[in-house]
Amino acid sequence: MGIFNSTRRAIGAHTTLNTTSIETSRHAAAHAPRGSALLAHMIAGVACLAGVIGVAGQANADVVYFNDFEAEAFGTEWSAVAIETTPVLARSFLGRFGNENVSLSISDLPTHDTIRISFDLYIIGSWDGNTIPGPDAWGIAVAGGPTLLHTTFCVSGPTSTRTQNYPDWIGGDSHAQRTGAAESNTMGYTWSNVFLPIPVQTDAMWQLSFEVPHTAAGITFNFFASGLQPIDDEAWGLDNVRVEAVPTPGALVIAGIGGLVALRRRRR
Ligand SMILES: [Ca+2]
Ligand SMILES: [Ca+2]
Repeated sequence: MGIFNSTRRAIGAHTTLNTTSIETSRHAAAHAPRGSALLAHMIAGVACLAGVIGVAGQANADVVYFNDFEAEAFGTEWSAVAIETTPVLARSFLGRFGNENVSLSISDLPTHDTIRISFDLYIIGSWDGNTIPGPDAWGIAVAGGPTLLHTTFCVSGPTSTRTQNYPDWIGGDSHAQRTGAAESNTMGYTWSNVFLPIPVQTDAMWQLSFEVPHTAAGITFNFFASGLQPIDDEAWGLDNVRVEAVPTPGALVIAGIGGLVALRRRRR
């Protein structure tokens, strides 16, 4: 089951920072001598606002979704229901998929101006990259928004000179197979055919992360691939999918000023 708002948590120290600022302000007001009450309130205000500005500068993100797919079941946030476990390491992941679009939809986002998505992309089988039979392409886009990546990947035998576009986009510069991969031949997938009967290891994992300007309450990501041979030959999957909402600095400052007003009212 995916983790939604019920387990949304802030990363970073902004909660502590806010509390510290307010508590420091209260201490200053309580111990100020008579006649200095207004000054104490001013100190409190500056301290509170400074704390809030510090929060805005840090741009802490809320994790609004995370799934490592180890529990097998998950909700309707995904358009496709498929779970596979790697032969080695026994990692469960979302997949496998072929030439298809798989979408992830997240709603009820907190106030934000940027969405960050991070995940492990598993490339399984004999991906040919820019070479025939290909190109073997993969991408991610925001529905109704920008394409975040559209490229080719190549995962082939150790002597192969096939190339891929990643980290460049499709049609761009060519690079050696597996360029940029965080893992190579760790998951136990192999490939062979009648002409190459001795299996070669063909799996790799890329850790990808993207940020997109975004303010709406919901977002849908489309993951897609094209040019692939049958799914038992060339496939992909996703693991450790994390979506974070980066707060809007302006909204935090306004909330901080509101908190300052409330603090002063409580003291009257
Ligand atoms: Ca997993
Ligand atoms: Ca191919």
